[in-house]
Amino acid sequence: MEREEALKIVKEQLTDHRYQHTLGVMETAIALAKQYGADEKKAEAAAIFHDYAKFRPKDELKQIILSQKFPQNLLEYNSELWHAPAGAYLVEMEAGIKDKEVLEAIRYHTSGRSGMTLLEKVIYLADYIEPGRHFPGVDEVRALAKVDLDTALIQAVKNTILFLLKKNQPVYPDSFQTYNDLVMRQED
Ligand code: DGI
Ligand code: FE
Ligand code: FE
Repeated sequence: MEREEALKIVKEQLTDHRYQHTLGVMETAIALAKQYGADEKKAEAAAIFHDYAKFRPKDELKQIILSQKFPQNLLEYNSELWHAPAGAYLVEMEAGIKDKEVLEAIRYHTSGRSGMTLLEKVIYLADYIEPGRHFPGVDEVRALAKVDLDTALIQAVKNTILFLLKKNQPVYPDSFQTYNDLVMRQED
């Protein structure tokens, strides 16, 4: 699918603010893909569609997780986590995206997972550091992203977990696994 067509599909699903975020993630993901040798077209597609389901009713997202083979424990945790796996499903069904690597990058863009692919890392990080993001620690991660993908990713995952801990919010186990997996690989 061409970029313009994909953007048109996604624009209808999002608020203006979220669409601007999506454009930022797209530019950042393409740049990271170039830098670290990921497939640029797949990075573009995954970035464009990553928040496709962000504004779907919670009930709809919940039904998708119940009816598809997504981990059911997702439903015990913050509903913010649901748009990623449910989005991968909806993007396949409604936008006709069939590429498994693209769909998985969408699916894991919020929690990450143990054993992330290069494309998944690029999308997670692009989502975190796109130019429209302004929060404590983001500049440090932007600087790290210029140097080393995994180091930047660890910092982003760590910040996300710390942010949740500070708010006394539960942390989805896959987010801890993402962190552990990346850190243990770096020690090798
Ligand atoms: O959709 P975006 O806002 O662009 O970014 P995102 O898909 O990374 O979602 C971020 C939200 O998800 C944010 O409100 C924090 C929440 N989140 C991320 N990881 C976890 C989490 N919430 C819980 N409870 N547990 C997590 O591990
Ligand atoms: Fe998201
Ligand atoms: Fe996003």
